[in-house]
Amino acid sequence: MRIPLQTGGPNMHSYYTDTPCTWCDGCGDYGIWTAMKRALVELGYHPWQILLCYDVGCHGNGADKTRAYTFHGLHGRVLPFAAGASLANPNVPVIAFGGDGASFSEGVGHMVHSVRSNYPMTFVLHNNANYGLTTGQASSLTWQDQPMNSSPNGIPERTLPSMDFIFSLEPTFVARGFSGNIEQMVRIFKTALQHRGFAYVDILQACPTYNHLATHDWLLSHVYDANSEGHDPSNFEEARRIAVDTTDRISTGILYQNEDIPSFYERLIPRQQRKTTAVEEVERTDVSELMKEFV
Ligand SMILES: Cc1ncc(C[n+]2csc(CCOP(=O)(O)OP(=O)(O)O)c2C)c(N)n1
Repeated sequence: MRIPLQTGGPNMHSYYTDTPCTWCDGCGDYGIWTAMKRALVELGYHPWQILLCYDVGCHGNGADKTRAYTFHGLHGRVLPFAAGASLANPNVPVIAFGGDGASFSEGVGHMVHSVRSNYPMTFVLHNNANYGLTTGQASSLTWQDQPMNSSPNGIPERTLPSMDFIFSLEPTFVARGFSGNIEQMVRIFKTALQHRGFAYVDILQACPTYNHLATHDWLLSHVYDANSEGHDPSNFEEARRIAVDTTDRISTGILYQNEDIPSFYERLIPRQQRKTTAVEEVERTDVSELMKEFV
């Protein structure tokens, strides 16, 4: 089916493709996908004005369910690609999506350097606390002792304290949402997309097929909106405290934001005098003579 081009401002249909959704019924990916499209529409972005970068995983299958410039990378490797794209053309907002398996097991090194570099981009963690696409193995964010498909007795390792870990890297933006609260996710995504540097957004995501502990109902009954309870996102120590302490309730909302720290791009001295972007400076070079040497 050909989809007619839109006239005027963007709307939800602007992001529509006729590729069928293959996520399980009740999967949190639906909520995150919807909220991101709504945030982009409310910010006035047309699909051709943004770049959406997906890791490999259930969430990554959103790449062909969203009409936009999308990239679908290798497992655990979406961050370096997205950072490169953002630095090559800082005029295009870049959003990277990754699962907890990709981001805190396989590609955790990239997370460290993305936060400390303060790349100008948004990262959305689809935190379903397991490897969804490969049918429910434990990731480093799966709760300790939680029975999973390939570890029916639970895994021996401790759960990685991801929020404490992120805060130890001195991030400039940290938010947490829940895949069942679209309105809050829209607010978070819009703020993240306008942040100066690396915006880290952790979305607690229901996975009805493989995660039978952190279910939609469990998450719903444990989350609270810290901002509506008066939390001040400029207070680093308090943000870290409420992000890490999930004993009784789980804080959500914009937990921390610091706009005073320049992004990686702003700190690149050779770029500071430039009016053009790196993509505009690419020069076409005829290499046909050179290639003859290798024939
Ligand atoms: C380099 C590499 N390692 C492993 C795999 C196999 N693999 C594909 S998806 C996946 C799990 C994805 O889990 P997660 O990143 O948490 O995303 P989810 O499916 O839960 O959204 C794995 C291990 C792969 N495709 N490439």
